[in-house]
Amino acid sequence: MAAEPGFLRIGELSRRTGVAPELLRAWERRYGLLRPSRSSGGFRLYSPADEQRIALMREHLRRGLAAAEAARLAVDGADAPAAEHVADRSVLDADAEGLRAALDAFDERGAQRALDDLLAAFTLETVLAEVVLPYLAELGERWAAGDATVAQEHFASNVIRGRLLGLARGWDGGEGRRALLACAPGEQHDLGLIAFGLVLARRGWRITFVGPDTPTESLVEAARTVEPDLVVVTATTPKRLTAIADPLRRLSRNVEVALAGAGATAAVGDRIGVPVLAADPVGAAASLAGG
Ligand code: B12
Repeated sequence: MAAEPGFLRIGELSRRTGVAPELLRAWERRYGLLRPSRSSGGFRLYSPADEQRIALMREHLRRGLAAAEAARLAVDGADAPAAEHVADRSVLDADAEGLRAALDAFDERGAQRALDDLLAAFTLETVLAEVVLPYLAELGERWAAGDATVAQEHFASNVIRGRLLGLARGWDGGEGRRALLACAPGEQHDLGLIAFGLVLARRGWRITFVGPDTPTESLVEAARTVEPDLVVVTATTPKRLTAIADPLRRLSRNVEVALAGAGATAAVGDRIGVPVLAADPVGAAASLAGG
């Protein structure tokens, strides 16, 4: 029997959130995280608000909170008109400034605190799209203009990378679609790819991340092993992608392949015969996962 529009049965809810039905029932029983209504046939029906609380719960668990605390915050967060709307732009800007100042001063603990504050008040997508990615772009401009040293740039990108990979823990769990994410051979810039993977994972995808400078034969081998639904290859220069055009084209016969990053121009995509994702990693992941 189909659920009422907008409402889901437990199996469908499990598929969409990547959380096993048994665990969903445990969260419902122990913490009141889910508040199903009943169909006329007596089945539990879950609402979009339930789905949102599960997403928050997973986010808090990923940040390392105990399950009871994660559930409490998820219930509060979803009942209140979303922390994000209450906390205004000035809070976001102040935290972003705190992050920038701490990173410039090589203050790792200060930077982690600023990230804690941001992640407590805003969704991960907002923190990535509004703070972390713009900060990295600005850092590059400052570095190119001689206003930030190489050491500051390395320090900042390492702190951010470490934190993002911490948030990524367990991102290959669940039963959703799987993305295999790699940088082209010679490519070290993987922060956009990690941000993309985090947003996809929040939306139920499973992520296999192989990261920087991946030899193409090895990527093809990995694809054979994990059988992804999508392979994404990134590069900052077109040359790094055109250099592997043939193997990418061959790979795309067996699995969906997409290109991304500043090197993934429309011309490169046409030449290889595969799609190019939108420039914004957060938006690209959100639209791939259905908005
Ligand atoms: C951090 C950083 C590094 C770190 C990377 C650490 C890491 N693990 O990623 C390190 C120190 C390794 C590094 C090295 C180098 N870097 Co660097 N780096 C940066 C910096 C400051 C941030 C990069 C970043 O993560 N940005 C965040 C991402 C999301 O933004 P983006 O790279 O602009 O990408 C945009 C899109 O392409 C897209 N995107 C990117 N990835 C993905 C993934 C997906 C899936 C999607 C959908 C979209 C997407 O999203 C962004 C737009 O919103 C940038 C400055 C900048 N403007 O970004 C320079 C920058 C990218 N680096 C640059 C350079 C020149 C280098 C070096 C050559 C420096 C050197 N002389 O050694 C080396 C090259 C290393 C290599 N072989 O790849 C140039 C690149 C110029 C170019 N087009 O070639 C930049 C732009 C700096 C500058 N202003 O000149 N770098």
